[in-house]
Amino acid sequence: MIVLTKIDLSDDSDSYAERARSVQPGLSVESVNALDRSTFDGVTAWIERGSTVALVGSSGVGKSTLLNTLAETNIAATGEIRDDDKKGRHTTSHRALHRLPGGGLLIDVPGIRELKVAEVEGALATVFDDIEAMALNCRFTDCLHEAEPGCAVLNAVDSGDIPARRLQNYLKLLRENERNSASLAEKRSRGRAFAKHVKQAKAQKQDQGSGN
Ligand SMILES: Nc1nc2c(ncn2[C@@H]2O[C@H](COP(=O)(O)OP(=O)(O)OP(=O)(O)O)[C@@H](O)[C@H]2O)c(=O)[nH]1
Ligand SMILES: [Mg+2]
Ligand SMILES: [Zn+2]
Repeated sequence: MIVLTKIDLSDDSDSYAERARSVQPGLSVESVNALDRSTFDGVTAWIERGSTVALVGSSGVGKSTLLNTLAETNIAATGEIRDDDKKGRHTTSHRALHRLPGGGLLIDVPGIRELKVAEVEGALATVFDDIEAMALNCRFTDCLHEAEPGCAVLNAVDSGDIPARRLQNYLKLLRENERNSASLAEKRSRGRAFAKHVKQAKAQKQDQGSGN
């Protein structure tokens, strides 16, 4: 779900909510003033007894403020955003799990500095199920939906069934996933090679130590 904070600072929060909803059909979007619990009805429904929820977002958006208001006490430090560029100051520096009076658990997370997706084929297939279903009708099974003839996905964009921006996002995440998964695999294999190297060096040292 998407939580839009700081509605008290905007005259036009409905248009932001509308834009957020357009990202994905069926997506839940709640708008709050993180300092005012009376605006939390939609949010609290998500954080019931027995559920665990994590807050993710840029620094300064109000994650810790939301937590404090839900917890009815100042468990987490919050920080004013910077005057010059209106960015947060990375006030929260580590992840922490908090128990709420209502019984739910809330994880407050440091503001995102960069976002990388890796090994998320399953998630992409769920979120972009409309595109992946359409892709089954492409003429080529390895269609990249870029400029191929007989591409059912591009046809669906042309006819307005799939928003062009949605296809752009899908292709962007797909490429990012390929890149990040490849670099993750490389990092792991480098890690394994290093571990093997250390093990061999240790064994050698032991052999020397025992006079062999
Ligand atoms: N007016 C208003 N101010 C808010 C709201 N939410 C947060 N703030 C203010 O925004 C500033 C940043 O809030 P934080 O809760 O520290 O933000 P954060 O997302 O936890 O930031 P990091 O810990 O740096 O990732 C604080 O000064 C809050 O008081 C809101 O809904 N309305
Ligand atoms: Mg914080
Ligand atoms: Zn295609």
